[in-house]
Amino acid sequence: MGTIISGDRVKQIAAKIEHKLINTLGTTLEEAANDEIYKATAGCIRDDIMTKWAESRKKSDAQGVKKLYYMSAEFLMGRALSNNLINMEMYKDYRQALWKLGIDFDEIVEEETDAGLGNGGLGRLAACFLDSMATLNFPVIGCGIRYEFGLFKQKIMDGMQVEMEDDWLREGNIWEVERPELSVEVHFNGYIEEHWTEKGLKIIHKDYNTVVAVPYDMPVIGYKSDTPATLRLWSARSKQRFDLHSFNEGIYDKAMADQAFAEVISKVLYPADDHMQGKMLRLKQFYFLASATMQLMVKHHKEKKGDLHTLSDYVTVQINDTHPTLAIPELMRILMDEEGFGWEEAYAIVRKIFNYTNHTIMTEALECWDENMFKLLLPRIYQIICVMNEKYCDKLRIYYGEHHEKISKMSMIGNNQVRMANLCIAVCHRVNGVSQLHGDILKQQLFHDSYNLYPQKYIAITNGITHRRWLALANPQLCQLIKDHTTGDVLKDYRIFEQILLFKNDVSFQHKYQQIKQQNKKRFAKYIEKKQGVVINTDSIFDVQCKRMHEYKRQLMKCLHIIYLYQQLKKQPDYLSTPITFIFAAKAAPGYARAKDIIRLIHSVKDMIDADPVIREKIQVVFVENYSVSVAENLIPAADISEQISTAGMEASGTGNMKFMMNGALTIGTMDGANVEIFEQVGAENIFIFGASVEEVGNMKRYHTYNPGTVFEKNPKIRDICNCLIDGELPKIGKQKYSDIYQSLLFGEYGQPDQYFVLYDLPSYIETYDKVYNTYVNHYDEWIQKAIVNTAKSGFFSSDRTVAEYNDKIWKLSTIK
Ligand code: 26W
Repeated sequence: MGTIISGDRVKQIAAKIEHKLINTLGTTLEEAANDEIYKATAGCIRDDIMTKWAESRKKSDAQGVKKLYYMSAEFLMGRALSNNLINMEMYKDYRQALWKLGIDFDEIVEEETDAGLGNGGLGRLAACFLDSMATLNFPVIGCGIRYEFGLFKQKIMDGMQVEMEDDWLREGNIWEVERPELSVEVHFNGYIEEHWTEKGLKIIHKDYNTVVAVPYDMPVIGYKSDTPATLRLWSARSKQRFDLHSFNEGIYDKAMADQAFAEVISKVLYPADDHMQGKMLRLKQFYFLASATMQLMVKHHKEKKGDLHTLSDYVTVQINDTHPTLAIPELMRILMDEEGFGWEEAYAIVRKIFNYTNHTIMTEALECWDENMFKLLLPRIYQIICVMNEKYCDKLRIYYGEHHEKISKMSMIGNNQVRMANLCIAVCHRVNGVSQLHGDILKQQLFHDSYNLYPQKYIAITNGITHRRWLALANPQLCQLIKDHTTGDVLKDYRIFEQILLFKNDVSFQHKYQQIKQQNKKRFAKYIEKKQGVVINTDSIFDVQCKRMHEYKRQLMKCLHIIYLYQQLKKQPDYLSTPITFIFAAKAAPGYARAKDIIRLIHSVKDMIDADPVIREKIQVVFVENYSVSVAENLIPAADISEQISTAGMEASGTGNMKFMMNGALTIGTMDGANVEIFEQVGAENIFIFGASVEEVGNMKRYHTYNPGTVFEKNPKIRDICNCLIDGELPKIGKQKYSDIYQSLLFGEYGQPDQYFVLYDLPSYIETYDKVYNTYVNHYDEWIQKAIVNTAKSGFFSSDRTVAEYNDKIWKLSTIK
């Protein structure tokens, strides 16, 4: 019976798609190009979503439940079509419907451009959270910026990274709805006048520049949920699209300048994920996001409840890293200057509303703004921060009276800079790290002095990933295998993953599991051949490191390891029996010269191997261009080995590690970030750990006991590897050799050699890799068992668990009924 009904549904969908083609695109199935078919298909499911969305808004308003504002400068959403179909439980029907129309679903999916409005982990986390929150029926609105250009597209030309603009909106964005009626004004520059009236001090902001913030809303469907979340992205417009007056006055230039001032704000995402850039435009972007979001939040509450005194009962705000911090002084401004609240009254509300998630302990990433620039751009916000800081420092003096250096370290303003993290930890109700280890580091190091005063503020909530996208969408076959061997709905309940542990020793299950891996490898091979013309051996081991290019993530160490294998193979061609394909995918920040140089090095190593007819049969290096969410979806399920090799203490959590684990790759990694918790979940026998611990790294740094020169002297293997960087064997790409990298490893910049302990950990990595390889080659049955355990234990890393924990510990939301 089920099939008949489903058959009918498929027919209906097919008819609907044809109808959409004619009605909205003016074309027939025979004439339509793939992008038109994409639009028609997406348009059909969109109709259903819009209905659901509207109903849900009505419900949530009627129930008057507390709402979460999840503020983030980045939302790395990727594609929406397949995800929406899965969550609407229509995936198979749409696939079949297109098939009935003679169309390949997978080709249509490829027509959608990724929404790449993020750099990496932090932006993708925000996207995973929205999916989970919608699935769990939490009332949430994600608030961000509608960058006209997302993260740059990466091309590799002659072994080097070239950046190109990501014009993702060119073909339109079918999922968004413009809401001009909800536009608000955001004011920059100008000066502040204070007037005493009978009602008290009146603040007037004069001579400001106005930018109009226009929201675009996007529904984020949860799985089997009637309460889609909303992603609200703000776009900047000038107040007058065209100023006829200035034109007539002959000051057309000025009119154009005003427009440019405004519209540049939401033009492009800054492609930096580690270094704070004190650029004026970046500050404008963040205030724009903060102000628009806070204004609408207050307005909405006033309309619904009439009284702003109850604001903190009905809203909670999570700020994703410090980027949206200005929402805090902005809410103070609105409550005081516009709503007539006194300082204490306003501050009491603000303190209850905000919470801050830290995503990195690298001091160079902590946001600080030049005080003069800040004052000039945001005069009123600056005043408010000054007052907030005075009161805060007064309080600190009670505890730390004698320790001036502690107080000045904790101050929101110092050294002519305005410090966002200090503002956050001073005001926010909860401050959280993104893995247990990272939480500990925040308490013991970065925010130690604040932790001593407010220990209850500090918590750790381990990151997660949505298993709808990272299993069901990315690896439909594995998802089906799990469904076939479990009871209950794994997509709704991540605890169900563990049920497959029962089949760990089941030969037929193992066989199916392994076949799926093989098919995923073929799928990726097909993709990379089509995209880059690279042919890879699908019988080789796929060893994958995909993540942003950064020294602390140590792609360089992986690269040196490949040089090592090359050298071994040169001496002994049968050193490896089973071939290995090393797959890298990574974007480097355009201004990060060393990161770009490592990309160049990877290509040199690749060329060196490709030029050797014997060795290239054993090892191959592949660099996947333009790493993105959709590349990850294709690549991660194909991996045998997951490289998670950051210097201990530096990767706050990592989330790629979780995606690999879920898809049955075994981790070779350091005891860093969430690797520690993967280790705890799967047990020592199902993960390969190597390298210095956080304590060891800490001690070497503290006591200056690490000298890479000694490693180099004592270990001939390491010496040979390093020398390869400068001896001329590597094919040259560009003008230079790799002596900069060599220098920095052995002698260091500014007297600090090998800051990321690459040479220190390399011997231990090589040794551990041998075990990894040996297990794969000589004990493949054990390998598969380990992989199954990894998948079985990955439920813990579902972002459903993560957001439930945020809710218990921070938000305290009720679900929409
Ligand atoms: C100011 C420039 C800048 C921009 C972005 C500095 C820092 C960032 C982010 C904090 C970088 C980031 O994405 N961090 C990653 O966040 C993930 C989600 O919590 C973690 O899993 C990663 O370990 C962390 O590097």
